[in-house]
Amino acid sequence: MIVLSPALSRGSVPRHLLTLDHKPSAAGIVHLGLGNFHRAHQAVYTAQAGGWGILGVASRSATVADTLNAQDGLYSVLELSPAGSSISVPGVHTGAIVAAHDPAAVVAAIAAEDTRIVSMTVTEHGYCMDPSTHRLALDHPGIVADLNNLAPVTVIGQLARALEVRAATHGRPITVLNCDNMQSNGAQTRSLILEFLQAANSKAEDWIAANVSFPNSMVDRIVPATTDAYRASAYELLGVQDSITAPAEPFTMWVMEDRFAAGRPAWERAGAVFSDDVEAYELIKLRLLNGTHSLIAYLGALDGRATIPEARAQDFIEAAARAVLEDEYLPSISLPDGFDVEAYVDSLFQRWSNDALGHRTQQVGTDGSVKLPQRVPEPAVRLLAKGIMPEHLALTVAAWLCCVVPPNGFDPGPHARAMVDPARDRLVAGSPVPLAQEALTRFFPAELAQSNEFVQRVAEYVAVIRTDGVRAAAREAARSRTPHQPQASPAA
Ligand code: CS2
Repeated sequence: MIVLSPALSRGSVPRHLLTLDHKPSAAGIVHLGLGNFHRAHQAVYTAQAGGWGILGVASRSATVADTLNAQDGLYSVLELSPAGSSISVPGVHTGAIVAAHDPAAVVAAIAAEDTRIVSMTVTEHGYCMDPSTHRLALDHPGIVADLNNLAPVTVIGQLARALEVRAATHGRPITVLNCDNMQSNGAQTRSLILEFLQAANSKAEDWIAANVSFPNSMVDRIVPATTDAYRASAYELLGVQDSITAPAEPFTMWVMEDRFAAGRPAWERAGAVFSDDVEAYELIKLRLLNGTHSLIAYLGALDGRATIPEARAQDFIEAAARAVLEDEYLPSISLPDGFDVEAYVDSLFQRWSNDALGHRTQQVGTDGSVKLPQRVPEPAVRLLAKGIMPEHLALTVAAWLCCVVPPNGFDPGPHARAMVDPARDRLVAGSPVPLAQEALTRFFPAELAQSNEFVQRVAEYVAVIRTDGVRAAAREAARSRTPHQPQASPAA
């Protein structure tokens, strides 16, 4: 007889693993994007802070939402490192809904009187932004539909319409908290919403100015996608089944501005930092971590490496990662006072070596056409203006192109082929120069796309990868790099 072990629920969960003993009675927070990152990051901080609950909104797929509802709002966070693994169950969700099935319910939830924070992790992809201008893409089919429809399908449409409803009904203030890897994410969300409302001839702008805050935030935790191997480890630690366990590294960080229009959980109890210097932390994270991560992922995938730790262990990839980080990303950032950059960089290389986690190159490489424009352009433009070619940023863009729009006759390997990217349908493989020009024009700000030298350099790296392979391209970048010369500090 086969005995099936029970699924996670409030009845079956080992009590000592549960952060919140009781399901929160009210939500207070509506969160858009119920993916692993939210479940292993913000939800953990919110459970540890206590006193607040979260209504989760999944974008399209019902898998996580249905399971979360069936499990009384529970799922586990599986923390993995070479030093060992542990598990916990936050228990902070009051329920979950699916936006694609019921967009009107999403608007109603954000507009509800008791909702005091609406937060988002919908990836860079979810904001319908024109990459060359950073403005709302008014020709995006979802935005076009939302401007004519009362049950919006895009996140910006949902937020804008819900704020209109709040303004026209009870008028209670609310905070919109973007937790995605975007530069000035709060300010950027505010402009996208206002652009939407302007295009919709809405009158809510003055109410928003007085009643809605958009703090900037920097979020950080490496959180892979769930696989059967993680489910099996979760089962060993929990003793019950949890198909939606969220694997994560031990490291976690959250820095945000303390501008909450209607109160907030005591997230500092869980280690969150409130700071006026968030933008500096955002740039550190977006460039040193995310930017370098992208290069490791593309070089790794092209070299046949399935995971970030396997990629990072290749000497040529470690050297390229250090070069892009030190020569090209770091000089573009003003570090906050007292920030120990050496310790930070050491911790990054350690985090990328976490082979118990096995974060996949395919996952980090996915959606490069919306991620790279948040990471590469400003540092590249800055060096180009000084007459320095950012060799490893050009290599990043070239390696991305070789993964997602491989030159004819070039096989980028299984990890690159598995990367999902909207660019696959929008770019056509061809000669390197027109391909590089088209890619930069479509997906990057004009300032970078207009640099002929950068376009040429990207194309040259594409050509080297195609004919001689990724290791030869990395050797070429290492030979051509201009090491960063720190400014001599004034004599004491
Ligand atoms: C990664 C991030 O997929 C990616 O592009 O760089 O998801 C990264 O793991 C997180 O931002 C870490 O906080």
